[in-house]
Amino acid sequence: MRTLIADGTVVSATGRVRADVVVSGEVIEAVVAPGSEIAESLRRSGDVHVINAADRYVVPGGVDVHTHMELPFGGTFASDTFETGTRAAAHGGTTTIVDFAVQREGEDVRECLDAWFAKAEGQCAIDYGFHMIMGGIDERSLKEMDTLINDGITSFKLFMAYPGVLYSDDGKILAAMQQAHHNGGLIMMHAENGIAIDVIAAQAAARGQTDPVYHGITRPPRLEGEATYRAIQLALVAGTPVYFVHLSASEALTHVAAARNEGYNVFAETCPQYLYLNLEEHLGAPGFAGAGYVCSPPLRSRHETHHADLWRGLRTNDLCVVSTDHCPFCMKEQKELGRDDFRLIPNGLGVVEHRMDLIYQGVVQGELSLERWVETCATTPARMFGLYPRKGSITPGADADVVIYNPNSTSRISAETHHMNMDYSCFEGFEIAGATETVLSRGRVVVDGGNYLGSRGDGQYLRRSLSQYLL
Ligand code: DUC
Ligand code: ZN
Ligand code: ZN
Repeated sequence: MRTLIADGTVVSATGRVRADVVVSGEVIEAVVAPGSEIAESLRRSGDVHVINAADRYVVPGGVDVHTHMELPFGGTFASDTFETGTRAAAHGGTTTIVDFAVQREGEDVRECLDAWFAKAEGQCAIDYGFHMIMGGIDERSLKEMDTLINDGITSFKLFMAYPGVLYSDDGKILAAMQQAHHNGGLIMMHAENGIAIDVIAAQAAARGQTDPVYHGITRPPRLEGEATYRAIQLALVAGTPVYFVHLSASEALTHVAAARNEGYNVFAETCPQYLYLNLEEHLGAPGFAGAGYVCSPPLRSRHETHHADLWRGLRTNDLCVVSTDHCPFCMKEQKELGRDDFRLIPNGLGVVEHRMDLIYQGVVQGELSLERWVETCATTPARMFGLYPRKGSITPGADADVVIYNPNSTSRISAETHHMNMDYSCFEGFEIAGATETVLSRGRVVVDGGNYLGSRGDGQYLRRSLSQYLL
């Protein structure tokens, strides 16, 4: 069966063109001028499903390379399962996620990975891959990094935060980076100085400063900057690229930009929450409402330079990817765990459904070009994490993951209408100019006009290649 996406404006990372997109089975067959012979003969045959995309953008399905479905954290689990989280992603025009399998000190990497395969298998609405969180670096786990690469796990996240949980010291980080230098894996870094943060957080709690806002106050931007600088030095010593996840602070961006200016393979992503939300209004919301905004790194002050700098970083490519760090917890029974002590609030926000819409607002507001929206939300994440050209572009042979986006529609984000398994929304009331109208995942329409037409288990596991950004 073929589908003809007719008369839309096809947007790529490098330009836009009015075109018809021909989909055959699960892949893109052709991108042709509107009314060209191939499209017309398809119409005449009658054996084609035509989607009218006039006055719409036709963009590659979003690729969110940072999600945590069902992540165990602080005595609970992220509230989206692979089923609910990937369905919500599809509603928002994201057709691929890369989630994180987790290994901790003393655990066998392979067994941990298998546990994550088991959680996701047969559950996902869209295609999915895994990175591996290496929470326990030792001789055995270092060797296992090599074998994971053959199974399509080609990136490894390390933590400079969360001492005693997922934290790696500098020696362990260096050893993992050296391993990546040899096996071609990409090191992803959560850069916050967790040792110092824990001291500051304990001091605050001892003073009775237990409200959610202290989560942010005790994780100063300088400690993200310091960890970012340190990780860059370690990566340079090991001779390996490094990719910073969820960069939130000007102090960190400065170090990334400086390293890139010197010619080093240093990369970074940011997330919508760091562009739109802030410490004072959101994390500092009255009562316990701020708990709904507790994530790490924390939301940053609106009185500092972070938000403007992050938009600028996205324009200049010092930030090359937008992901979500999707890690939702309900207020009821989950965020509540930290009512008396901000240190016990599970860290994370639910964003996977709204990334494409929120970054598109940057286009509307003149922060980014349309092409840059596609590049940061689909093309570069696919290239960075070994999914390109199968994902992240509308070109012949690529998977037919396509979003038909209506720039003339509007919507309003609300917990009452979102599809994530969360009892609140961090973006409640945000007015969105533009809307995801139709979503194809490997050639099948899975969302149309807000209706979900797919099924649990449609999504396939993606064995990833090495990053295209290694050299
Ligand atoms: N940060 C979060 O906010 N949640 C999960 C893990 C992380 O690093
Ligand atoms: Zn992290
Ligand atoms: Zn994360």
